[in-house]
Amino acid sequence: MSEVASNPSQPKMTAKELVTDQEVRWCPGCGDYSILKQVQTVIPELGIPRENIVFVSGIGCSSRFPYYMETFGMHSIHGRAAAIVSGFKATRPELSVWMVSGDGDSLSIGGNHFIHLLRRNFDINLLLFNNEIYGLTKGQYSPTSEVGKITKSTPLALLIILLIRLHWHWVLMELL
Ligand SMILES: Cc1ncc(C[n+]2csc(CCOP(=O)(O)OP(=O)(O)O)c2C)c(N)n1
Ligand code: SF4
Repeated sequence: MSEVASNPSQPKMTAKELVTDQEVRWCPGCGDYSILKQVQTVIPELGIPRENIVFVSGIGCSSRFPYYMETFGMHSIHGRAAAIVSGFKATRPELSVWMVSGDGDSLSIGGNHFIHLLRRNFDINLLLFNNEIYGLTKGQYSPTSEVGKITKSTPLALLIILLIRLHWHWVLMELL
């Protein structure tokens, strides 16, 4: 890891010190709470000084994350966290850079930025909360939703799959 480690004479940061004064506004029972707790537990173990840590998110429920981490951070724009973390790492390689995103944010609207983040292969940490749906906008399908999932944006999903199957059945019958 290229990030600057903390001075061993300094007292170690605790998980509690990473909790902010912001009200956590995810739905009761949302899996995002568990990710937040785990990250706040793990970061002190890395021994990286707080001033060298930055969390950057896009847009979505998952992207509220930087508000809840007592570090540097930025809630940016939809799908563009990839571009911002690339800039941070290119200009300040000593920083511990964390990108927080959702399946919709990174794999759908931010898909083009995301593939270039992978191509550049920066030493960043990516937390991609894959809940297989657009959560914040109340449930449209995402690139990781299962095939045939009925959502507000795919109300006829099962009908279309049925028609495709019928079509192939018909083609095969014609060939035999
Ligand atoms: C440019 C733009 N387009 C669309 C939206 C609406 N929007 C907000 S969040 C979101 C999808 C988020 O889904 P995901 O990344 O899976 O995050 P989740 O909310 O599930 O954590 C969309 C389409 C927006 N805010 N900005
Ligand atoms: S809508 Fe879904 S992802 Fe968003 S806070 Fe509620 S449970 Fe979590």
